[in-house]
Amino acid sequence: MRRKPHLRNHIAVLPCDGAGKEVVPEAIKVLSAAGAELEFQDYDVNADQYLRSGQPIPAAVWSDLQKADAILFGAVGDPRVDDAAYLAGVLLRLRFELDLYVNLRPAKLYDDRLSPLRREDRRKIDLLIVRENTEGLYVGMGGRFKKGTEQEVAVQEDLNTYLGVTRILDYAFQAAKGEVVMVDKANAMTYAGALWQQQWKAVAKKHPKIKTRHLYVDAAAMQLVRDPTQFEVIVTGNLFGDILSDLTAELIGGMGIAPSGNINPESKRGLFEPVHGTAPDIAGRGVVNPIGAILSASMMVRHLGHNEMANAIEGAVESAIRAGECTRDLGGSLSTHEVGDAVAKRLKD
Ligand code: GGG
Repeated sequence: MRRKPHLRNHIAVLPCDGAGKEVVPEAIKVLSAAGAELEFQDYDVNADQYLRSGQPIPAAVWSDLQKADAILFGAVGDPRVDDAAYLAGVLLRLRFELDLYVNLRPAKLYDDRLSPLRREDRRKIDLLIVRENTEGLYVGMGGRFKKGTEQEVAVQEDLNTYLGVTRILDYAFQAAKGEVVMVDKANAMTYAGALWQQQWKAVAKKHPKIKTRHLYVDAAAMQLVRDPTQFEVIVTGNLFGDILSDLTAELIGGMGIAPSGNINPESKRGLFEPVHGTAPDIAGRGVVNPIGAILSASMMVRHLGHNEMANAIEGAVESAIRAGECTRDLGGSLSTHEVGDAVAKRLKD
């Protein structure tokens, strides 16, 4: 379903919990400084609300979220609520029911000093992980038999559909200019792997100009640490994409800097969020890094068709990082607000 374009895009804002509440306002500050003509509406989706109502996302909020042009999301999680049920009721529900089947996790190194890699020639990192976002081990199929006994059996199903596998592979080829690397574990997970391998070959045939390479996930992890500059686009399933993108986040400066987009290229729906979670160990003290959220906001405006604005935001982030105007996780001494100000200032100047 393609929705009518709006003059001003309507953005549903869900800071949610912990660090999310601190970083999302900085992303909005930067969007405003960049001149984004967006209408923001905040929604009360968080653990306090969940504890009060018993509903992770209240019905009235859900109907608004379905209509929004995009969702700007913070982070979800709270020690007072059951982690799995809350995550499933908020983030996974949004990904699954809005059919946001592409999870984009770019990793670009903005300053050499942020790389943990010893060799300088291995630091020009600019890659994109295209993670399947609506299937795999995250669908919650399975169960526990003889729960609580020493005979307990736990089953977690890995769901892979022809449609789901084909469309994510298709997207990866469209995103690539030179090469796509497909990552799976077809030698051990033979049924799902066979479907991925079959469709990988079929989809590759439709894109003869794009080079292809296949790696098992263990080899991919090793190659990412050995030389991440060899990668442009990596396409993989839900679990492997989740794990490898934490690894790539560390290669560019850590979880605080990594952005992501959850999109449906056909309906144009999108949810944009930093890769990091609620960071309970540091949240509430004004030291959380807002760059992951700011770069996610930049992905959002790019998705909405404002490429120049997205480039300007990324340029301002790069300039602030290079000037050392960043939080302590990146070697700076600024607070969350001050980093937002430093990026916003560059967009206004
Ligand atoms: N922005 C990513 C996000 O919210 N992920 C959910 C998550 O990892 N929650 C666990 C936590 O924050 O502790």
